[in-house]
Amino acid sequence: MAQDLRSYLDLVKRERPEEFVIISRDVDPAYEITALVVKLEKEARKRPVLLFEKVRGTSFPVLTNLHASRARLALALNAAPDALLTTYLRAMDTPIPPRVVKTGAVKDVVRIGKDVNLLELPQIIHHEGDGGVFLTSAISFARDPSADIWNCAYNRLMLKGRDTTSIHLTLGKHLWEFHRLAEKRNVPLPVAFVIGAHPVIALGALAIGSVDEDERAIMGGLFGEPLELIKCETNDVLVPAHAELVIEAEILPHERVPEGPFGEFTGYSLGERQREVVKVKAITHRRDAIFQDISVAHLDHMLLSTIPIEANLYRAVRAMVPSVKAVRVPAPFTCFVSLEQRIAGQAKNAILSVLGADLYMKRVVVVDHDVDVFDDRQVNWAIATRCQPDRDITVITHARGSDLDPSTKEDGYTAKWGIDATAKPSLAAYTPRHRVPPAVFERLSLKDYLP
Ligand SMILES: Cc1cc2nc3c(=O)[nH]c(=O)nc-3n(C[C@H](O)[C@H](O)[C@H](O)COP(=O)(O)O)c2cc1C
Ligand SMILES: [Mn+2]
Repeated sequence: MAQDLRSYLDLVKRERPEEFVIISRDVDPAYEITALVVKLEKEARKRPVLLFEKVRGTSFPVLTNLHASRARLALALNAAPDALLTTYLRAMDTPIPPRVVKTGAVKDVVRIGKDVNLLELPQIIHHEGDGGVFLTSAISFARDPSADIWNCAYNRLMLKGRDTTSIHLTLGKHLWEFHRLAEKRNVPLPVAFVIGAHPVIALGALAIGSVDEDERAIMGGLFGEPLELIKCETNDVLVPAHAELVIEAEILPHERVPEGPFGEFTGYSLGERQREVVKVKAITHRRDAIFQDISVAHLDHMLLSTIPIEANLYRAVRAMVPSVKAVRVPAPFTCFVSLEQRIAGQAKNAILSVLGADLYMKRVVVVDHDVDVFDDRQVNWAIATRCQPDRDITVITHARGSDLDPSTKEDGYTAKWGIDATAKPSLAAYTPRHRVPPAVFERLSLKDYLP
């Protein structure tokens, strides 16, 4: 499979031409790009890939909304839309290590040291109240300073000058851990950020699992061949050779700057925080590089991150309860699980599995297999009719969760809860659901009764 963004865009143009929209009218990078994404989604019920050819203040075209449809993500994985979960799980089970190559288009243009100027990139401001320009589609590539363990993740960057940004490292996540290890040795952490990547690279970067699991090999598993990597100019970090643009940098030890406010994926605008500092050493890019943007908290962001999270949670619950039927992440920090409970206690075990498998998860609802977790009304019905709160709610205090949850007293230090909404003592022994007799249902035909 071709590993570059352009080949995928060509595929979208060919297979789903109505979903690729070029905007040639000039736009203001302050709010207008996000506003158009939101207006299209809300007013026109459309979520095409958008390519802005003329963005004021920059020569880079801006691509956004790339991941805002499950069908498009499925196309990127060469999978049926209802096979996203199984395709992703297979890649997690059969990772393919990356391969280093000597040449790649990401090196068409190389700017090092004094030639670095982040202000030449599109200066996009997303939401009212944002503290400034944020790069929201940057995928980090970095190595554990104490071991040969590699990590990828999305980490937003707030522009602070020609060669400086701040970075949001979720407390307790893998890149945060690498940075803490480097900081203990008083050395900077080398890192590279990829902007403009094939959706496989985006989905692979978001894989949740042990720090020992290499996201680059999951990308390989999704591509069905090794991810092609090339060495950075100014450090030993390896980056996708066919990316649009790469920012080579280091995260400094012991330095913090104000970051934010920023409109977060939670739907809230969170205030300023002290966060880590990134010094940029080089920018390399394709000759006519496309700059990618993601409107945080909108479909482009939410659909992209949900698939890897659900795959990991499904894997975790199934390790404990083999009869799990479905897992869904319907809202921030929330997971619904349906399972066929064969013996008492399995619902509670599923709650513990979810909370143990993902830092962000804070609320878990477990229902029986007759409830469709993709239908919020059914889940609410199960909570209302199969659950006694004094018996069926589990609260875990003083755990670590998302540092972006505005309800926590101290960023990310949180309680978590599980709701066992399965029938007790068992579904088979529970008051039956009512229904019309199936024979009558089958026998009647609507057309015999309606005009
Ligand atoms: C568009 C987008 C932006 C994100 N921004 C950040 C961010 O700024 N900081 C962060 O820690 N995680 C961010 N995330 C989530 C992480 O990428 C995700 O939790 C990832 O799995 C973390 O990697 P790790 O599990 O290897 O630590 C973002 C995700 C998406 C899809
Ligand atoms: Mn990781």
